[in-house]
Amino acid sequence: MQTFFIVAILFLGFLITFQIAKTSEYVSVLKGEEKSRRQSNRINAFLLLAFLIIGLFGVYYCNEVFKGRLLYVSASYQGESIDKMMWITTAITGFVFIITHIALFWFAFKYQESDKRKAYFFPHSTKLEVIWTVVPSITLTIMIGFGLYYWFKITGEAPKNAMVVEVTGSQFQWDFRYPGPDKVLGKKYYKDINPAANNPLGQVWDDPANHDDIHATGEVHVVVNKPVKFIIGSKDVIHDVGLVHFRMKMDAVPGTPTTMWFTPKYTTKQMKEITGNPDFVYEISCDQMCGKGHWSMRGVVIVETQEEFDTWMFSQKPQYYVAFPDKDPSNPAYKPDSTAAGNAAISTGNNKAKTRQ
Ligand SMILES: [Cu+2]
Repeated sequence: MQTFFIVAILFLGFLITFQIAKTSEYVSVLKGEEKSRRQSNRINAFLLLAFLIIGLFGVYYCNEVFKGRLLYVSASYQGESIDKMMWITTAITGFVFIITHIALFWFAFKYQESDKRKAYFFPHSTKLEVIWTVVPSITLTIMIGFGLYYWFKITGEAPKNAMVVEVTGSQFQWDFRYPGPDKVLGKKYYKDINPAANNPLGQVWDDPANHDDIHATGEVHVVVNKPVKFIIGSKDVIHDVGLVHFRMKMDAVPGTPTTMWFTPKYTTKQMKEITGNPDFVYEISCDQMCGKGHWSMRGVVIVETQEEFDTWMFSQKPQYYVAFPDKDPSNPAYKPDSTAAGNAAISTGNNKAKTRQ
C-alpha cells in the first residue's frame, strides 16, 4: 500500500511539473520570447544562490545531527593514526569543497546576464592550468604517502613480542587458531579439511607443531596492550576481516595468506565504560560481499588482561585432542603413544627444533 502511494505521489509530482512547464511555455509565447528568457535567467540566478545557502546549511546540519553517531575512539594504537589521517583528509577536502561551491554558485548569481557588461572571452591560460594541476597533485601525493606509510607498518613485520592468531574465513563463519605453547602454527593442507573428523582447518596431524594448536570459532581472545598479528586466510571465496573499532581491515584470500597487526588499547570491559553501553562487544564483520549469508558472518574480539587470557587459554583443549580423544592425557581412555608424533603432543617449545626437522 505504501509503495502504491509513493508511486502515485511521484507520478502526480511529475504531472504537475509537466503542466507548469507547458503553461510557462504558453506564457512566454504571449509575453514575447526575449522578456521571458531574461526573467527565467533572473529566477535561475536566485535559485542557485538559494541552493548554495540551503546546501551549506544542510551540510552543517547533517554534521550536527550525526556527530554523536560516529564510531567511538579508536580501540587500537595504530587506529589513532588512521583516525588522524581521516580528519586531515576531511579538513582538506572539506575546505576545498566549501570554497569551490561558494565560488561556483556565487559567480553564477553575481555574473548573471546583464545589459551592462559583456562576457570576457577567456579560452586558455597555461599558468592557471599548471597551478590547478600541480597543487592538487602535490597535496594528494603527500596524503597518499602518509597512507602508504601506515599501511606498510600495519601489514609489515610485527613486533617480536606479538602474539599470533590465524584467522580463517569461510561461508559463513570465522575460525581462529592459536599456535599453543610451542608458538608455532602447525602445517595445513587443504585436502585434510574434514569437519566431520574434527579437522575444520585441514591441520596436518603428522606435524607435531599441530598437536598443541588451539582452535576456536566465532570468538577470538587477545590481550590488551600486547601486539597481535593476524595471519588471515580463507577456505572458499574472498572474505575480509573488518575490525571497525580498531580501524583495521584485511582481505581473506584463499591460497594467499595476508597479515596485519595491531595493539589493542582498551579491554572489552573498559570499552563498555567508555561507550556507556553494557552490551558493547568488539566486532569482526566480513567486509567483502561473499555470498547469501555474508550479513551473518559476525565474529567477536574479546580484549582482556594477560591473566584473563591465560585463564581462558588454560581451559582450551588442543584440536588434536578433540580429533583424537584417546591421545588426550586428561581423558580416562588415554593411551600413551610411543610414536614421535604422540610424544610431541605433550611437548612444548623446548623440543620444537627437534620435532620440526
Ligand atoms: Cu565473508
